[in-house]
Amino acid sequence: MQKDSFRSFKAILRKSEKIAIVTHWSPDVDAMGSSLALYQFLLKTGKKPQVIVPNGYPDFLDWMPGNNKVINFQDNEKKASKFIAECDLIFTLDFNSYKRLEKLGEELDKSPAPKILIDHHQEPDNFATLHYHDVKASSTCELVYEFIVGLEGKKIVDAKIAACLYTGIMTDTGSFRYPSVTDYTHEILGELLRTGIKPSEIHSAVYDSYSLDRIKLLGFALNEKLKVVEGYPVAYFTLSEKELARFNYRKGDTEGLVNYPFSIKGIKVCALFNETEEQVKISFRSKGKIDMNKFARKYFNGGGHINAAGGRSLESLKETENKFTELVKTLF
Ligand SMILES: [Mn+2]
Repeated sequence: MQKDSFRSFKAILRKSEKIAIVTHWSPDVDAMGSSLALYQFLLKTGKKPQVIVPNGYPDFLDWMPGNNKVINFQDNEKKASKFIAECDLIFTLDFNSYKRLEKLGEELDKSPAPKILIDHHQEPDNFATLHYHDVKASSTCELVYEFIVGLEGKKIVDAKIAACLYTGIMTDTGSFRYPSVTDYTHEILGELLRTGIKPSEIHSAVYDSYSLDRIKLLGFALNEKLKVVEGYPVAYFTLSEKELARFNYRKGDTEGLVNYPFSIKGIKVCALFNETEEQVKISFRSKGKIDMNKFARKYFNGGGHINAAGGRSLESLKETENKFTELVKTLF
């Protein structure tokens, strides 16, 4: 854990007007929730903030306040680079390495602006000037809540900020069920609800948003693609490009799929392998102390958290699967 003093955050914010907020490649809900909450907060304090994402994110987040102001680096490289080159300060949210930004990382690397990292992933690289970092936090949204309250007090948290934060905490904790959830998490949730946001509406906006294709893909994956590694508490899916295309796969359609095998009694490690044109994209999940961050870093060009990590492979889907089913045994 590294949390710099609010005195130092205030000093740097006092000097800053144009502020970039950057989050990771394929932004998830915590990434967008934390970025847009911080955006709303900075607007309220009279700054000129700008959220910049490396690429697109699922459209079930389109309702989030401030969503229409986000710059997607892939669609608007010039505008994004210009803002980063000219800004006074950059917030880096929900990631621990520029590698998680792909090409957008080069722009941050070039920028002389000071950087404030707010994140809960393991061992951040050394790029930030100031840190608000805690791996024990349930989500980056939880840390952004603390950060905002530490700067300006609870009163500044309005329904717009609260809706963004609630959504990120909700998804990063698997709807409040992961071991990262504490009484403190629920205290924050209580504070957020007091702003008048409606949790039932947020749950519905995020979870009741499947297309017909997506739910059929889920059914197909569960029925025909789920495998268990013989003799080990490990279950996984592989989905080829062709199979994904059959269900008109769109970004985000396999979000959450990796967790389904945990519903089987005894399963401790889950994985999902999605084949794309260029590579195989991998998600790893585990229960307890089994370290998927290390596993992903060591063998699959990735990383993340102990219980949730990502990776990729340039080998074929079959080769990647074989490599996984052998190596995963070393975890037990
Ligand atoms: Mn997160």
